[in-house]
Amino acid sequence: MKVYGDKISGNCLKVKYTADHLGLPYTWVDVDIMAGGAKTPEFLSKNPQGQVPYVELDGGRVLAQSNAIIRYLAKDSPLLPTDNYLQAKVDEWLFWEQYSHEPYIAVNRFQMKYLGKTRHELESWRVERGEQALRFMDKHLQANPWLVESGISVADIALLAYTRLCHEGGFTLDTTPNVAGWVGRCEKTLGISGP
Ligand SMILES: N[C@@H](CCC(=O)N[C@@H](CS)C(=O)NCC(=O)O)C(=O)O
Repeated sequence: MKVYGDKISGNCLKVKYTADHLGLPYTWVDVDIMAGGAKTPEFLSKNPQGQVPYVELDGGRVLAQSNAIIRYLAKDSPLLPTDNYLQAKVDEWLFWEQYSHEPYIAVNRFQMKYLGKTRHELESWRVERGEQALRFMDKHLQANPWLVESGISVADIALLAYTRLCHEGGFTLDTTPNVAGWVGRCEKTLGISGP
């Protein structure tokens, strides 16, 4: 498998975390998104969505969209429950991440860390929605060690990628201790350290 990605991107790191944890062999192909690497004619001819992550699977099939990729990779592994209802609960978090978490936590991180904005220059509504997302997770994690009751799953990996870096977008986990504890649990289980 070839994974096209940029390690500054949490969406790409989701794929790395999943493949590494499952011991799936892959070649990482660096795409420098800040230099327009996902918009070159060569890359667009592979993935017309013009974004990473993007994977070429063994056998020639291709897949885009981080959460679709990690869900695919996790099939028949402990990261994806077999029970239909629990699988749907994983999907519930994957969709929630893309609509109610990533557009706030990841976008604010991008604006601060890569576009050089200060916290005061961020859109206040986007900050509020990000804080709301962290509070929502905190409430759930108060009574649950993992997002889905079967154990650590790709739902945790999808949410972990940007939550663990949320301080780079001006957020803090000081007021959401259950999220902070869950980040530590995920990192320990997945063997993730450093930035
Ligand atoms: N919904 C997509 C979002 C992918 C995405 O936003 N990729 C960004 C990096 S995080 C990208 O490729 N940006 C480069 C560009 O748009 O030129 C996913 O989850 O994979």
